[in-house]
Amino acid sequence: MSTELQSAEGEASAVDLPQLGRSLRPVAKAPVRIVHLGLGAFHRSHQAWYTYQAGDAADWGIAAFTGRRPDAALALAEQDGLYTVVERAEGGDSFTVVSSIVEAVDGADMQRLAELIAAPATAVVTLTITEAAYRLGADGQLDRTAADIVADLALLKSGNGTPSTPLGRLVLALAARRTAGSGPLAVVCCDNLSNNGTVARNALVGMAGAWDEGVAGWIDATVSFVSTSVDRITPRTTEADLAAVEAGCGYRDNSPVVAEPFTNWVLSGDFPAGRPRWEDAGAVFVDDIEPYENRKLWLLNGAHSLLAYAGQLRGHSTVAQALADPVCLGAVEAFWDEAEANLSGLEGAAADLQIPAYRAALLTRFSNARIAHHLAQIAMDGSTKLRMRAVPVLRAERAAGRSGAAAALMIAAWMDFSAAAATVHDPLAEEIAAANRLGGSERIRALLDLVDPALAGGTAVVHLIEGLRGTFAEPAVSP
Ligand code: CS2
Repeated sequence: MSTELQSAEGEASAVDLPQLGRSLRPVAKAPVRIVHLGLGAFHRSHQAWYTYQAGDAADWGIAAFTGRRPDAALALAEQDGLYTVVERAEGGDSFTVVSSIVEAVDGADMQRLAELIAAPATAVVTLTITEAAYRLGADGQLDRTAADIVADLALLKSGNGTPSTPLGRLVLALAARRTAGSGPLAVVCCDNLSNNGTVARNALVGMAGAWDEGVAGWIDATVSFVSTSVDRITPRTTEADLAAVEAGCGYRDNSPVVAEPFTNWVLSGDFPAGRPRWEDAGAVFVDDIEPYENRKLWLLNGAHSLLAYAGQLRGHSTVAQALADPVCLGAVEAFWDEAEANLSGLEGAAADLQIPAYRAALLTRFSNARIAHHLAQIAMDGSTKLRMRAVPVLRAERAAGRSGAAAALMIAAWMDFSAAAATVHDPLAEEIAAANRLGGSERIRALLDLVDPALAGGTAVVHLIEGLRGTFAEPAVSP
């Protein structure tokens, strides 16, 4: 492989660079004891990074499976699982080669997944399958009517073929563990959902129960569902990032990942078959995770979604650009005030949450202009994300007798954006398009119904949101 580098004299010269791999960086492979579903940039900058930093990393290898496409597994397998984490600070980049992923597998390889989950050595299953993949209905249970869930259930019942959803695949693999008698393990949900351990349990037990009650009962009784709050801003890797690794490290890496220096992992739950010493890398184990989850979901992710919709309506493309716009910043600060009022009300943990410092740190993290975190990436799957990011604050504000206007503004911005955007990436894209064909309050009500049917059932919040339309731009749909 060759690339153009600038020589010391300033002349371009073709230089052959070696490809990153274990032959270039000899590292022993740890045995697989963790199976991951959702091999993407975030898994590599977060859970795989923590596992690599753990004192007992030599005992804990990860087999990571992709989601829909095999690409990420193919690219990583070509370099024997090794990849570079580029820690991108305001002042410059630093590079670490991470070796905790010892096997990268196409998610459609059901046989390998079942084999590994059934293996007695496997102790932990981590998940980053996206918020939307849990197919949560408005009642907090698995939506068994979702088209891909219906298709996978038919397939599980027929006993033929490979499920296409991560839930279907994991249920089938857990059934293999039950048959093998390999005993309990921990499923660790690392998606941005409140109470994500319970969400994962409901989704997997719900899916299994619609197929085989025996498997559902076994999962419910045997699998430990660990809740976590995960945090590390990790934008999508670009060609320029590949070039930065070449220039900084002198090798070619086709799967580097760029992340901010900040990282955080809070976990709550049991690991019946053991776990790596993630605390060596700074992970924190707590009894009550809810305050930490809410702090992160409301303050960080909530601000992200607000910036994603408001920022794009105002012509910005990255988080740093949107935050530099006083109109967007003002909306974020107002939303944070509402969120903070309800976070501080939580019993017990309020003192530990250090909200003012957390807010100040977020402003610094979001302003890191060297991290090009694209608003379009954050804007995806809004109907699911708003349920965790805007709705709880809106509800808490209204329960306290206040309007919740700043949280409602996030929802209004999503509605305006959904009408103005050329494409809306969302599991409910069709329903959103149908709602946008309606006019006036009916449109607002139909869109709100996709996020929170109870709020859409009354008139107060519908009117509140209606009054906030067009705050960041003229709405594309006239009343
Ligand atoms: C973002 C998150 O895309 C999104 O919805 O809000 O991915 C966010 O960057 C991470 O949760 C940061 O830890």
